[in-house]
Amino acid sequence: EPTINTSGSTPWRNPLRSQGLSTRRELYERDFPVYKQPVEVGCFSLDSERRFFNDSRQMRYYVEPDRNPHFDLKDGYKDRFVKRDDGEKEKLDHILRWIVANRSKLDSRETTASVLDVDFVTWRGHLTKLLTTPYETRDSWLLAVTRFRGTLYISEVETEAARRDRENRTERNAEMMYWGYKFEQYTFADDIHSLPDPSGVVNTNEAFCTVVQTRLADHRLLFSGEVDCRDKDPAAPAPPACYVELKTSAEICTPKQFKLLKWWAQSFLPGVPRIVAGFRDHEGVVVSVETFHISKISHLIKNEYNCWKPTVCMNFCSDFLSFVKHVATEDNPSVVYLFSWEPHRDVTFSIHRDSQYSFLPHWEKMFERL
Ligand code: 0WD
Ligand code: CA
Repeated sequence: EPTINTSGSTPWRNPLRSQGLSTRRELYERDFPVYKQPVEVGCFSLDSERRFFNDSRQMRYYVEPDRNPHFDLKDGYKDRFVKRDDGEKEKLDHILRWIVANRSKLDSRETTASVLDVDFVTWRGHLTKLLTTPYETRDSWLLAVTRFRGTLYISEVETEAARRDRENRTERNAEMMYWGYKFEQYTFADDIHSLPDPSGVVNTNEAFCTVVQTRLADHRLLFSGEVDCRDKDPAAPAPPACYVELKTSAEICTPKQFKLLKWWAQSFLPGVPRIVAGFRDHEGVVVSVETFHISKISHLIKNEYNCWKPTVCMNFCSDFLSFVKHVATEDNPSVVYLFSWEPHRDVTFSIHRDSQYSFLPHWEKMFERL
């Protein structure tokens, strides 16, 4: 007989919440779940026209900046900026291309070659959103899930509010988004022998993405995330340990708690060990640079009042994935289970057949090759 859950071990089995999953923090304050060291199983690149390449041609190399530089982030916004069309929804397409091209790398214990040996396939950014959910008070999310040959594919759907924000972005906001990319250009070089070239064009179509495999509790995960650059020392540890995440921030010295949570979650997931942050003034000039080690970030905020806890983030994510496995049972590429969440509410879901939400491409041949 199910009982009313007060221990928080499986919040979705609570009969009072049988249709939803609670996001209340107290329910997730238990031991840190098993999170296996993420292993890079491959990578891919997207070029200046957003074309997919099954290689590392877009890899960039970190060049340590001066601790007190004078990087003008406004430079080039008007005349040397090619912006990716973010109205174009790519869903999981690039990851699926990578899977098809690298099927043999994903060793399968199964005898039937058409079954992937993972429970979930998604973008790292979607998992970051799940990790931060128990502390999120503003942004809602929608995640579409399809079960195909036993694997659950998770792809984000843009919320109405996010679409409005994107379409009504002010000029100032659009320029501030550029600043992050401009900082990258001051900080990485195209190869180990050259220096950064701030006179070039910033093109946000370009990306280098790592593909990692890991396990959270009993969920086998395969996900991809964009990586900014790597340590240029050839003797540096193997990926993902040699990767560096670049950030900009207005708060001099230590960013606000919630921002640090987002930084931590994004890099912890793929095992990227350090973040290099450029702190800028209101004029968009980076005036100081600081390195943050992921393993130390949660200590930085431990003594602050009502602080976020990594274990709450990871346990919530793990329970959400269990909830998804339990709900999304029909193995059918045209069925979407749409999970939706708004701050201060439970996670709920609805089921859609052959709808606008279907996201696995009709690449029948592609899936024959799986
Ligand atoms: O179409 C969509 N709904 C999504 C597309 C959602 C999430 C990601 N993507 C694409 C991104 O364009 C990017 O190429 O997938 C790739 C990266 O995925 P991710 O690593 O899982 O995404 P995330 O961790 O959220 O972001 C990593 C970086 C960002 O770095 P910062 O320092 O800002 O966190 O990817 C870039 C950005 O540099 N990025 C984007 N660039 C342009 N347009 C976008 C975007 N919408 N989202 C992330
Ligand atoms: Ca970045």
